[in-house]
Amino acid sequence: MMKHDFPVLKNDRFLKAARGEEVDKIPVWIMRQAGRYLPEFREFRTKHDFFSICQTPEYACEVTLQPIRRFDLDASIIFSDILVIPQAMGLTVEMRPGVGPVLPEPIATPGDMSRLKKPDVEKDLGYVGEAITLTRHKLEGKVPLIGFTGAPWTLMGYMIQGGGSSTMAQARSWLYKYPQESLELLQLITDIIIDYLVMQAKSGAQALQVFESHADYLNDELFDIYSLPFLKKISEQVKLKLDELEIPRVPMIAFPKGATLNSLERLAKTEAYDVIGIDWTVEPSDARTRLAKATVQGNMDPCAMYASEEQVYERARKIASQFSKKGYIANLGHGILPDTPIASVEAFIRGVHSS
Ligand code: 1CP
Repeated sequence: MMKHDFPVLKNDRFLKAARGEEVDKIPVWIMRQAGRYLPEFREFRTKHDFFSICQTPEYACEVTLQPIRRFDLDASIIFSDILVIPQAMGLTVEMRPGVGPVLPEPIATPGDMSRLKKPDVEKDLGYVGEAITLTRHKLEGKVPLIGFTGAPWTLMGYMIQGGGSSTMAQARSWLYKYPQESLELLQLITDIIIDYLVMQAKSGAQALQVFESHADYLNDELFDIYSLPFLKKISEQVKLKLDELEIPRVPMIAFPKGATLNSLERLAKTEAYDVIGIDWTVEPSDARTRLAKATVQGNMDPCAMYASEEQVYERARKIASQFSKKGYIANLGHGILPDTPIASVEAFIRGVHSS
């Protein structure tokens, strides 16, 4: 295995909080912190298309660093997308301006699963590892670097729907129509994710977040069958494989967006994840009592960023005050929206750090 000689980490608040240790100030980062609300990102995007940024380590590194140069954030997240996995499995993914990701040839029936290949992660997704290694160096130890993946059910949703959807009706229908094949597909994606996350940690990722963005569409019964076992397996296997490779374990974060409180509680009970992300519909007090040992990450409504600067600052302080300097990482309850004012981002971070 390649050995890295990375710069010493100067700000370890995020990693300490993820491990449940007490911190001097509450750490904060923002989901989708590199992206369209930043003028420098929009400028960069006029010159390069979305997936060439993902696939070119120098570009992905540059875009990852943009928010870190501008704001007093406590963590960075590698620039990529969750859809690089379906892409590596052989599906075409296009990023259409104003629309988002489109998969022109989705999987319609279980028969279409034969079109999928199991990628060689080191080869087919090696560019993500290279981007991580380069970014770890270029960060100069300022803040830790988070790697990430989409969770199996969320990726299955895009692969069947062919893009975003307000209902995920076709993907959800699969769960009733083809339960066995659904589990097979989820298992296939899970095995790829495990290798992908291990590769990211090997390359220098200091924490790993699993985005189950489509947990919204699952009731407790479906979550129990089609999301929870796979989330659990991912974290357990990644930890096991890192131990085998004698690579230090990194904190694992699960963000099942829109999951019910029951589902969140069941996930916390597995103790598979160090950190559980919550969206803005979950009350901080419920999260604190029902997610037991896990560090909680979240959860200001991204739309609250459109209030006045003063209000953003006060709201960030109020949410943070419902937690403590132990077991909490501040973030939004979902990705930051493209037209969010820069001043709101500054006010949000100041609010968290002053609480
Ligand atoms: O800064 C960062 O946070 C890192 C970059 C990042 C991350 C973590 C991007 C870049 N995408 C993601 C994860 C991601 N991608 C998720 C999980 C988080 C979430 O729930 O939002 C999801 C669901 C996607 C899929 C995706 N990619 C969507 C949503 C589509 C839908 O309707 O379901 C969209 C719009 C994208 C495009 C995308 N990904 C990232 C950026 C900056 C963009 C905008 C496109 C552009 O710049 O042209």
